[in-house]
Amino acid sequence: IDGFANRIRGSRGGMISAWVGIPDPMLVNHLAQEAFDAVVLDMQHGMWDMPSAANGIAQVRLAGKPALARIPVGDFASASRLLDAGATGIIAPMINSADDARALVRTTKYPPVGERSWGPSLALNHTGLSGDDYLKNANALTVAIAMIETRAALDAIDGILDVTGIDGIFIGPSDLSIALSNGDQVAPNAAEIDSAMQHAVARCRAHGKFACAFAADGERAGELLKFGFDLVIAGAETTQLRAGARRAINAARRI
Ligand code: 3PY
Ligand code: MG
Repeated sequence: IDGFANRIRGSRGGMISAWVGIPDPMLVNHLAQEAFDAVVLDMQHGMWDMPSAANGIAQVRLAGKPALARIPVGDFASASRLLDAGATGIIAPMINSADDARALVRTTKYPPVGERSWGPSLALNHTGLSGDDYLKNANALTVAIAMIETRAALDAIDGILDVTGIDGIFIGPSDLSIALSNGDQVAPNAAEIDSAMQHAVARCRAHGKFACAFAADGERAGELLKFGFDLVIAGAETTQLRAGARRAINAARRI
């Protein structure tokens, strides 16, 4: 689990993460049994609160996988609390400037990189590290990920990637498509989004940082892996649950 940060920093494609909004620790434990490389707990549009997220993180780790958490917009204080609870990475939505990126780093990295405050309670239990060893290694063992999902963020991508302590980016194709169409449409699979995504992957390569992205299903996730993304989502748990239910009903009706 604690090698994940090094693996994604050195990875060139191929990682797939689960994505969960329903705030149930047992649900994420079940999903983590599948061949996912990580599980994301979505606190922006999903319904996790801090206690349920701490329990969810524990259940993901119990299943032998790293847990990442997406915080609500601008909720950087929650970022360090989630790391304290044992999250391996923080995904921060709507990072639109180098200043936004620095605000994320401030609460997710210990000095001298940032100003993360001390209190890793559950993270010490999960990692088995002493306080001293956790302090020395936490910046390397965890990842701070900036979501790129607006026109401003695309324009500022080099400045964001230049911020020390930002480990990688995560493209939100739905918000990006709303932004690029001036509010006209949600079209995460549009050609314009494909080129923005390929551009973002190239900029990450140039800066030696990793690139992640959301895909609504496995087929789209496969396309994004071909673009060179280091980690992709292959649909949210609600989509996977309902697709599985639909498949079972259709199979039964065919007999
Ligand atoms: C987006 O597509 O905007 C996201 O934030 C992914 O969930
Ligand atoms: Mg979004």
